[in-house]
Parts: sequence; C-alpha cells; structure tokens
Amino acid sequence: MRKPVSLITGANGEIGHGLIDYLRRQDFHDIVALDLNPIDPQMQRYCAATLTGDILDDFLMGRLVTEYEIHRIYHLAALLSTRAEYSPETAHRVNVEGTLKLIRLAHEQARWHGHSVQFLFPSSIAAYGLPNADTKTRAGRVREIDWNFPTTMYGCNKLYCEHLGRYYAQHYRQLAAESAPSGVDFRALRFPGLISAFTLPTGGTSDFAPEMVHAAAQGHPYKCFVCPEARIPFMAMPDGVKALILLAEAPAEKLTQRVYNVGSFSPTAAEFRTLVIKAFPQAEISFEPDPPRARIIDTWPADVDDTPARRDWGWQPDYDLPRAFNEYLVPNIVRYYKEQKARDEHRIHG
Ligand code: AKB
Repeated sequence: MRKPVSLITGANGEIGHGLIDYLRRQDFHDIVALDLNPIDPQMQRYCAATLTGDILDDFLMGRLVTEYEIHRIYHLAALLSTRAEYSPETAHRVNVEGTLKLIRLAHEQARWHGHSVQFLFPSSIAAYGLPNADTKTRAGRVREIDWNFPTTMYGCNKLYCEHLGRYYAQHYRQLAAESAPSGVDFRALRFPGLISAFTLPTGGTSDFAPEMVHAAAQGHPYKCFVCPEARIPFMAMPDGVKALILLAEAPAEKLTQRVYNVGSFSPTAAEFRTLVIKAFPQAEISFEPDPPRARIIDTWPADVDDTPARRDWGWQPDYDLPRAFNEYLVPNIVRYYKEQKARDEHRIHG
C-alpha cells in the first residue's frame, strides 16, 4: 500500500524552499521533491524522496506514475519572465508543455488511485498586460478578468496554463461517449513579486526588489533596472506559501473560480529603496533603468483586487510592507549573511 505523497516540481527554487520548510512541520503527505538541479541538502532531510530531472522527460514522468501515489502537485518549475524573453521557445516548452505533462500525470494518477489530484499552479501578475502608464494608474487594483493581455512569453505561458488547468478541471473530453471527470483539481494563484529572505531570485523582472535588499545586506552597491516610480504588487515569501496552503486546503465547494489574485503590498521602487536605506544606511542604491525590462514592469498592474480569495477561502496576508521589512526580511537576511560569512571563514581558515 503506497503512502499518498505531495510532488513539488521546481523544488529547489524560491517558493520550493519556503514550501518545504512549511510542509515539514505538518503531518500531511510525504514530500517528493523534483528539480532540474540536485535538491539543497538542507531540504533533502525533509523529503521522502528527491529526484533530479527534467519535467519534459517522459521517462521520468513514467517513473513518477509507477513509483508514487501522488495526491497533490505543487508545480513550481518555470522559466521566469526575463529569462523567458531570452529563450521564448524554450520557455514555452518548459512552462507550457512541461505543465501539460504534469497535468496529464495528475490525470493518470487520479485514474490509478481513484481520488482527485490537487494541482496547485503558481500563475503570476505577468498574466496581465496594461497598454501604458496612464491606463495602469487608472486601472488601480485589477480583477482576475481585467487586462488579460500579457506582453511577455512567460505571461502568455501562465495565462494559457490557467485555461489549460480549467479545461482539465471542468471540460475534459466533453465530447467523449462516456465523458468522465479528469480527476485534476486545478487551483491557481496569480502571485505578485515574491520576496524571500533566504533565497535570491533568478530570471524574474520583479527581482529588482529582492535584489536590492540582498545587495544592501551584503554591502554591495545596487543599480536598480526600473524607474523610481515603478509600482507593482509584492509579497513576503511566507505569505506566498500561506496562500498556496490555504487554497490547497479550501473545500472544493467554497471555490467560485480556478484562478485567484492574492495581494499584500504595492510600493514604488523608490519607496522600497527608502525602506532598504533605513535598514542598511550604508547601502548604495541608484536607479539605472533598463528600458526593455522597465517597460515590462509598466505593463503589470500597480495592484490587484483579491476580494474573491478573501471571500472564498479566507485569504489575508500576515505581512504588510513595514512588518515584512522589520520582522521578516531584515532580521533573517542579516542572520543569513552573517552565518554565510562565518561558514566561508571556517572553510578558508578551518
Ligand atoms: C517574474 O518577475 O517573472 C516573477 C513573477 C512576477 O511572476 N517573479
């Protein structure tokens, strides 16, 4: 009798670190962690199994079906917005074809063990596309159905996968002689820019905020690639993990939609810089906008309306901007780099 497990793809990424750190404290499913790179040794101890491989590898997908009884999938593997612009076709393969392979895995698993498989999908504010700064300002807090005109390959990928998941959840093989539910319980969040105290982002356009605070904590000068007035929604990583768990645990009958906004705080880059300087007075932070990347940020909303998430499954962020800095980011980042410096010195001097 195989034990039910939760599969986490992209487990070595920013959300993966936070999610495994949360799940290890819960007596829920065993964790199977999958990533293109070896799983962080610090996290391996919390996982029943760790796999290194590519979600595009059909042989690996076959192994997952035969070796595990998967009841929940957190599909975190993706190429983020900036990286995806340098390799749009690769991004499509990973972000779309990879997601379809995981949805089909969920479908096959559901047929095998007879239970629906929850598929938690991190969509993004990149699914929105506002045409210019004035419209962005007037639009204010956008709803899920507003401005779904993404201008990045990553945003197009995320929006399409939202529809793919909704198709499997609600319309799968609708013309079949004996139409039966797919067994895929797809649930998606449109995450804002997530900021972790313990990991640095790679390849995102919202990375300017975490990059700024991590550079300041290390005493490195930072040239911000967006304009001072650039404003998008952000969230402290613990709230990102909280939203995933709350959505996963929400009774199906409470959900009125498959895709939810979740919001927390929406500072301008200049406001964020002010808080970083307050925490690290010696920080050298300048603005040197990179026009193409700055233009992407201008297409993302200034803020999101997360009323449906609050109404349907009790979403409520724990961290506003001051608390995110004072209680999460600054104390943890300072400790993280102090411990890293001690590790480096120990490695050099023994
Ligand atoms: C990115 O910047 O690409 C991501 C996102 C906002 O989804 N962090």
